[in-house]
Parts: sequence; structure tokens; C-alpha cells
Amino acid sequence: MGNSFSNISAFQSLHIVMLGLDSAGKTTVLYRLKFNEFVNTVPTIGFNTEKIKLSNGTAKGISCHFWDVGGQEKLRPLWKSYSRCTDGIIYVVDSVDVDRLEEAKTELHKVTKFAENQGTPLLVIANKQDLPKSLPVADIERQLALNELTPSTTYHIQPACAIIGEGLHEGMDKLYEMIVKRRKTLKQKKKR
Ligand SMILES: Nc1nc2c(ncn2[C@@H]2O[C@H](COP(=O)(O)OP(=O)(O)OP(=O)(O)O)[C@@H](O)[C@H]2O)c(=O)[nH]1
Ligand SMILES: [Mg+2]
Repeated sequence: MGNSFSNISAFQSLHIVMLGLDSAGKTTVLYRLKFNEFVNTVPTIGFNTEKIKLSNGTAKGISCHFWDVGGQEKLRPLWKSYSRCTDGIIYVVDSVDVDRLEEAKTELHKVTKFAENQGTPLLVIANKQDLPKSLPVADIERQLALNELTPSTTYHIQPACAIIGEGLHEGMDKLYEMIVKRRKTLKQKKKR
């Protein structure tokens, strides 16, 4: 008997792009998921890519091909081509970097407006929740104006600490659920 997730085979790789401002913690998330340990990072010039088999939660056993693109301003023009036609977008936010939340919002809204990204499920990771001055998730959700994203965008915002990995598997489960739901909807539309 299959469960509601059975229509994505464990052998099929999901294509996931990870975006967000520089220093948000994208590469730390990537290597935490890959090696299940903290890896010290340097700013990404270009991108990192890893194939990762998820090891926990409802998405356990699902293979994902992650693309982690550098977030420095000069690299952001790359985001458009890397996010094109992916199964899911992860947007990592530094929960302490309050001064740049407006910038993070602008860049996120830009990405979700690209024609090729219409309807792509979005996981927002409110990272660095271990730090004492981290903003609560509800505040980040409001400041990023997630409810004003294009109506076709389904999203989940997940508090996390990439250093110890807290919240990452919960977030991936939610993203996976959204991807499965979207595939079902698209399949039903095709049948009609
Ligand atoms: N306290 C804390 N620090 C974190 C966390 N996640 C990442 N960091 C730190 O934040 C810094 C930037 O992390 P990176 O993963 O390199 O950030 P990035 O988003 O890949 O940055 P770019 O490659 O420049 O786009 C590093 O010093 C990390 O150790 C977290 O959850 N908590
Ligand atoms: Mg990086």
C-alpha cells in the first residue's frame, strides 16, 4: 500500500534551488543536510551543487539535487537561470539581519515573479534561530510579505538553526508535501 507521497519514487531526483542574501546560511544548510554535521563555509562565488538522499521524516529516501547559489549582490543575476523550472525553491533568511530583511523581501518577490517559477513551491528557512536577537518567525513572515507573493506560490516558513540542523528536516518534509501536491494538481489538470 502506498501512502499519499508514493507518487514520487525514491529513485527520482527532485531539483531544488537554494537562494537568499549572502551570509544567510545556504551553504551551511547544504552541507548539514549532506553530511549531517557542521561544515565551516566560505562565501560562495558561483554555486555549490550536491545530490542528497534525505535521511529523515516523511521525505526519507527521496533524492534531491540541490543547487546552492551565491547570494552576493553581483551574483544575484544568476538566480533567474538557476531557479528556472525547479521542483522547489528554498529561500534562506538570516533571522538576525533585520536591517536587510527589506532587501531579502525584494529579492524573494523578484524570484517568485519570474514566469518559469509560477507555482513552484517555496520553503523559507528562517535561519540562525539559535542567536539571542533572532526575530520570531511570524515577524519574518510579515516583513517578507509572504502573503503578498503571487497567488500561485504555496509556501511554508520554517524556523531553523543550520549549525545544528534543527528544523531542516521538518522544512524539507513540508517542501516535499507541497511538491507532491503540486504534481497531483498538474496531473489532474492534464487529464481534463
Ligand atoms: N549562529 C548561526 N550561524 C550560522 C547559522 N547558519 C549559518 N551560520 C553562519 O553564517 C555564516 C554564513 O553562512 P554561509 O552558509 O556561508 O552563508 P551563505 O548563505 O552560503 O552565503 P553566500 O555563499 O555568501 O551566499 C557562517 O559563518 C555560518 O557558520 C545558524 O543557524 N546559526
Ligand atoms: Mg554560500
